[in-house]
This record gives sequence, structure tokens and C-alpha cells, in this order.
Amino acid sequence: PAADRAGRGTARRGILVRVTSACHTARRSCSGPAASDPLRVATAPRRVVPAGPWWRRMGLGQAAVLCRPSLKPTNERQKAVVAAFRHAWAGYRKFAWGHDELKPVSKSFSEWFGLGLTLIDALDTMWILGLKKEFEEARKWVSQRLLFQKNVDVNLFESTIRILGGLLSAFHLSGDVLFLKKAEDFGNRLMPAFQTPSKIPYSDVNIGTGVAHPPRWTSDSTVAEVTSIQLEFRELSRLTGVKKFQDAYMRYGGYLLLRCPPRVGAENRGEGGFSPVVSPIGAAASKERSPLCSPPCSLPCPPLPQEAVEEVTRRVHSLRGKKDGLVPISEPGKLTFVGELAHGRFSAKMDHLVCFLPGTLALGAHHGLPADHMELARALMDTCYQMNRQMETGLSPEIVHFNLHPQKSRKDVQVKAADRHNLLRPETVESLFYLYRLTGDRKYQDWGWELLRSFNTYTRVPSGGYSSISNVQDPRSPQPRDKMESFFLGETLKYLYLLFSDDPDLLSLDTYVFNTEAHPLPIWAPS
Ligand code: DMJ
Repeated sequence: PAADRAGRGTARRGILVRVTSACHTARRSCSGPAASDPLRVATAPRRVVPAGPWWRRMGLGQAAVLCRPSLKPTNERQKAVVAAFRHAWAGYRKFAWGHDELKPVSKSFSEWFGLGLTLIDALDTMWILGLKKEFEEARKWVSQRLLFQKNVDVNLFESTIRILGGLLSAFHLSGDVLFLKKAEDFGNRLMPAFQTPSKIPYSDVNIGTGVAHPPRWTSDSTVAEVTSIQLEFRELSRLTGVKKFQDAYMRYGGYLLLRCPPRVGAENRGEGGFSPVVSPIGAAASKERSPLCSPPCSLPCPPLPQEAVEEVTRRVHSLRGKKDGLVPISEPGKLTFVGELAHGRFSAKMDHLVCFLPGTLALGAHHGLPADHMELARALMDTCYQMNRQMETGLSPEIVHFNLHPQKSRKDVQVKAADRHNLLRPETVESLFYLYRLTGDRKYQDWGWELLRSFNTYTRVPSGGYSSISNVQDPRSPQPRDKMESFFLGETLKYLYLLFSDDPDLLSLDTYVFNTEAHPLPIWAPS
């Protein structure tokens, strides 16, 4: 199975596309209404890219232009998120500065790519939370210490969503050209991954030597991995004017659209063959954006192309179909969940990773997909909340199994001993953010608040940082695992902060699209 490094596979999201913002124009002069409130640009002129070196085309000099104010929390819940972030950051700064991840209990760090992963993942969160001083200090590290010329294998998907996405987002929010230059350097180093016979990229690439290869344990790549990196490469092309980044994914994006069967998991043996093995949503096996794996990011919107609407509608429908539906209802509490189909057998198993789906369905409905997708989104959101709520710590385990038998004595949500851990993942709060933004129902904010309190009670390490835990069912001994994943700062706390905001124009969903690691990028008008 495709496994993300945090332990399991990753499901992904996405339909999106649209309108641009005036950010670049504003950045040139460091003045004017858009510059004074860059995250709240709700409507804006479309951007036309003039010719010339990219930094000049954008009206930028070589020097950094940190001219855009960041924001401040406006209510008590947002302040609590800022306090949590500061605590997490304090641990990282003290014990893991410049390293990939904090080990808060042993007061040390771990490396994955050796590229300051947490620091880069957290840049835009600091900007959004108004932590200017922390942002400046991190920027200095990026400027002086972040070097990509090193002999290290990086996973294409993970490094694209975290590093490339993080740098591009930091550039958009701050206007600082340093981040764009770093992004371009890094993007160039990822390019060898696309040199395959099928054009479907390899999963790993050495950013120093330029040698790319499939995962060590299989020759397959994962549909979701290779389709969830479109936003970042497209953005890099748009900002730099260098077409090769966009071309790299366009060459296989169309292929995936044409060939993507209703149920596809692992695929790509260099020649581009599919292995239809597992359900599209089951996160352990597929990271595909299905049912949204049609080409949301490469076709012009608005309006959403009819072809994409029909494709996605068909896929959601097939998910819910009576005969082989993957969305049954549990007993006795009647929770709607998404199960898995592996080698023809249904399993009532759902990863916490799948909890991105309510948010994505809601976003799709907002952008013109059928209204009943919103109903499904709400139902799945309730389920994800219950996956947390029914645990003694209030935090979801990594995987749950649902009970399908109508016996009152059994609980809806069951957990196996091996699945009781919580890695500080964002998916529940991510969907809560979308659901609140798109429905205005305050219960979603209240649910998020419960989650933040649980994180503070069971995962906060007094000396600094937060730790993943091994047992969400034992509040007396949740067993810290001594690891703070970079997405806790990059995603979980960012989504909580945005969830608690009552300002729909703060990173408006009509102006920005969040990549799969929660890095906001502007939505562009069709050219
Ligand atoms: C993050 O890296 C991203 O959200 C990814 O899409 C899935 N895995 C983690 C969070 O769970």
C-alpha cells in the first residue's frame, strides 16, 4: 500500500479553480487597499503576465519586499490557536531549529529530507496568524541556510505539497521574492521525476544528483500522489513564466482523466498501466482525489466544465450506488461513512485521512456540483466528529471500523489496538473549516473548539511542542510518541484559526485554493 510517511496513505481533494487576485499588482507598490489587506482580496482584476525575466515581469527587485501586513486574531478562540502555535513553535525553535521535525519529549529532532520541513510548512501559518517576528526569523533561516544542493532522495508528493507549496504560499502572502526563487530552484530539482516513459512521475527523486526512481517496495506510484501535485507546478509556471513545470503534469493529467476508471488505486509501471485494486477513497491504498480525480486544476473555470461536473457527479453517485456502494450507514447510531473495497471485498473501515472528504464535497457543491453533495458532506462531517467524540481523549484514532449490525450493545465506532494512535492530523478540522465557511453553522466551530481543547489536554508537551500519541482511548496514559509532524503547524493549527474566524473574506474560498497541505494559492482566471 502507498503509505505516507506519517503512517498511512493519504486521500486527497480537489475540484477547484477560478479567479485571480490582485496580489501581485499590489505587491509592486507596497501600498493601496489590496496591499494593506492582502488576505482579504475578494474581487480583483485578472492578472496578465508580461514578458521579461520573471522577477522583473512581476515588478519585483532582487531585494525582499516584506511590505504586506499580516493579521491579528480577533476572538478568544483564535487567540487560543495562536497560543498553541507559539507553544509548538517554541519547542521547535529550542530543540529542532532548522531540522525537519521536533521530538518534543526527548527534546531533540528527526530528519526526513533534512530541509527544515516544519519551518517551511509553518511559514504561511505564521503569516496568517500575525506572528511577524517568528516569520522574519524563519525567513532569515530560509535565506541563509536553506540549500537544496544536497545528495538526498525526496518523495515527490510529500516534498511538493510541503516544500514547494509552502514556499509558493509564503511568497504569495508576504510578497517576498526570496520564497519564489527558492521555489523555482526546488521545482527544477524535482523535474527528473517526470522523465518516465508514461510521463506519470516516479515517486522519488534525488535533488542533488537528479536521479529519480519508483518506491523501493513496488514499481507502482499512487494515483492520488501523482494527481495532487498539479496546483504547485501550475503555480510555479504561472509565476515564473517557465512552461516546463506545468507541461510536466499536463502530459499525464489528460491521460489520467481519460483512463481513470471508477475504482483505481495503485498505478503506473512506467508504461502507465493501471492496477484496479482498491477503492478510490480508502486512504490506505489510494491518495487519488477521486471522486474528484477528473482534471479540476487544468481546465478553465468558471464555470466548472460540464465534462468535469458530469464525471465527478458520476463518481460520487457510484460511491453511493446501491449495488456496490461504499457509503453505508452504521448501527446503532446511523453514521454515514466511507468504507473500502479491496480485491472485490468490502470492509467497513475508514481512515481518519478520509475526513478531508466532507470539506471537499462541500467545496465542490459551492463551485457548482450537485447540491446533494453538500448533504453527503454534512453527514460525513458528523461521522468524523463522532470518530473523535467517541474516544476517551476526544481525539480520533488513525483508523476506525464501523459496526453494521443492529445490536444496541455494540458501538458504532470500533478501534483495533494497532490503530489507536493520533498523529495530530488535520483532516477533521480541515473539513470543519470548509463546512463552517460554506454553511455558517456554528456547531462546526464548537466542534473545532472541542478538538483544540483535546489537543491541549492530551498532546501538549510542557517543555514545548505537541506530540502524537499512541492511545486515544486512554486519557490517563495517552502515551506520547515523541513526534510533532510538520502538518500540525502547516495545517491543523491553520485550519483551526481559519475555522474560528467569522470573516469569509479571510482567504476567501473564491479567491484562494488550499493545496493538500493547506497552503493557500490564488485562483487564477482562465488565460
Ligand atoms: C499531510 O501531509 C497532508 O494533508 C496530506 O495530504 C495527507 N497527510 C498529511 C496529513 O494527514
